[in-house]
Amino acid sequence: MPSIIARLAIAIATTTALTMSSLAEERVVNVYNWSDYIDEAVLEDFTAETGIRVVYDVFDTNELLETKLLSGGSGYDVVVPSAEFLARQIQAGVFQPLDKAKLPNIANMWDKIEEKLEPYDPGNAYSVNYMWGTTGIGYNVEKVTERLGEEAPVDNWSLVFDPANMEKLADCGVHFLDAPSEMLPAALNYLGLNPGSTDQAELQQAADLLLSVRPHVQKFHSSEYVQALANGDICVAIGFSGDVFQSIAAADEADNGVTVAYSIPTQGTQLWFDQMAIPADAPNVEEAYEFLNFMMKPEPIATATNYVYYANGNKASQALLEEDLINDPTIYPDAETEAKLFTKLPYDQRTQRVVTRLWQRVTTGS
Ligand code: N2P
Repeated sequence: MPSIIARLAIAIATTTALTMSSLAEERVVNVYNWSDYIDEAVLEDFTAETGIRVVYDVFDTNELLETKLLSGGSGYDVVVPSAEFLARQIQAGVFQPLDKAKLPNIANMWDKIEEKLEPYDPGNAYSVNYMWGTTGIGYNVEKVTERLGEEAPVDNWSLVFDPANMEKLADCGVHFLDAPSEMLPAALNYLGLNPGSTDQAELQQAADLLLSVRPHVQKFHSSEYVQALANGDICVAIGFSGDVFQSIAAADEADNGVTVAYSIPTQGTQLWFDQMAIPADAPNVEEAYEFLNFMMKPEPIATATNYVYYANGNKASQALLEEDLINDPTIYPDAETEAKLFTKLPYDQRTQRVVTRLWQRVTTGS
């Protein structure tokens, strides 16, 4: 019979061993992604397959994500900046280069999108595509027709950038994205100027245009419009493609008499790419690789696309997409639509300062 001391020692040893093994087993990945950008079932499947728990946080502007990344120690293992922002974050040393040997599912990716990413992340050395899309106009069909007639320019930037139209829409609510990197290029494009212009006078012209319609903008916000459009609280939003499609689906499902539609303005609009990357100081690097590799399997990313209505950069997933989604040229653009789309490179530091100052003026109206 062991002494009481010996028994106590055994008990302590057993408890310690148990605690240590459960600690060792608890694998976690901290993911920071855009809002309205995943089907939760995908995260559950990932945990079921790998045993890794996902701590999932969301943001709705690149600026918010960038602030966290540049101050360091964000605690995130996987983040999803747009390519334009990723490019300068790579320069700032924010990410670790990807070890492709740990990402065999990269073979499923779509060369067409990888090529488009070359200017931002040469050789796709630091990132893999999550999803991509366009920035366009979401609108309430009935309310806009009521105010601007059957001929309402719903597929033209003049709907939101011509003060005469905006004056008539103001009472039913218009939201603009709180994103200078989206709104200034759109305004420049409408003015017939280069959307990527870094010319101070031209950027000033774009800001002046935005200021001219600002009195009729209810809010600058980059995600509230999804619900607001769906329940009829607003009638127009400059928004991201899939987000507006989610409004369309939500209104449809609610059967609330609201009909929402999405348009890519005839003048053209921005095509953007959101990229998964691993911060240099990520606490759970192996788990981050497993997450990226899982998201590059055809099934999870197809499930996500079918749920959020954004196109993805995974070629193998296309056979698993809903027919009406892959055949919709405003989601997977056809040649004619593609010809109207432009991409944007990051601003240099000096231009970024000008843009930040102009945006401050646009949003505060001062
Ligand atoms: C998802 C928005 C992602 C688009 N809600 C921004 N690039």
